Amino acid sequence: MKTILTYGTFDLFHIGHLNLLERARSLGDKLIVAISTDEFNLNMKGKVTAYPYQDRKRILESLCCVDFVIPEHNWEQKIEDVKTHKVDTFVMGHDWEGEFDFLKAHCEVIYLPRTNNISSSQIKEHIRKGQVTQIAGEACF
Ligand code: C2G
Repeated sequence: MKTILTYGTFDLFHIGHLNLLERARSLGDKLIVAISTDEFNLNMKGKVTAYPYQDRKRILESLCCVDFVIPEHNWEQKIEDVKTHKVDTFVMGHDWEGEFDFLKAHCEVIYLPRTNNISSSQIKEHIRKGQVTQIAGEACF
């Protein structure tokens, strides 16, 4: 049983999130996702999500590629999470390339290509401008 772990905010869930989660899940048998809590986002990432933690959690738990969701309370919990859940592989999008290499002492670390042209902040901007064109993420893998 190969366990995969990834982290994120997953606000305004979009195709870039889904691509990442499906690819992460395809690397093993079980995918655990640590979702940033509202407090962590506000206090440490300086952002207020459109969707509260409970809603973001339920959306991800509904996905067939996600097996288990845990809260991300701080930047420091990753090593403990890897040990607690006996994680084999840690996965993040390549915008985080190198940031989590310290985990290589505990598990495999893989950075996957991001999906181009889509992000939660782009969606907010798109709606703020009242644009009627579509915003379609382009798979880049
Ligand atoms: N992602 C992606 N393609 C996009 C947007 C996001 O592959 N177009 C990936 C990111 O690289 C990340 C995951 O989807 O691996 C979640 O992205 P966010 O919700 O933006 O997460 P982030 O705010 O980067 O928080 O401790 C790590 C942090 O919690 C990550």
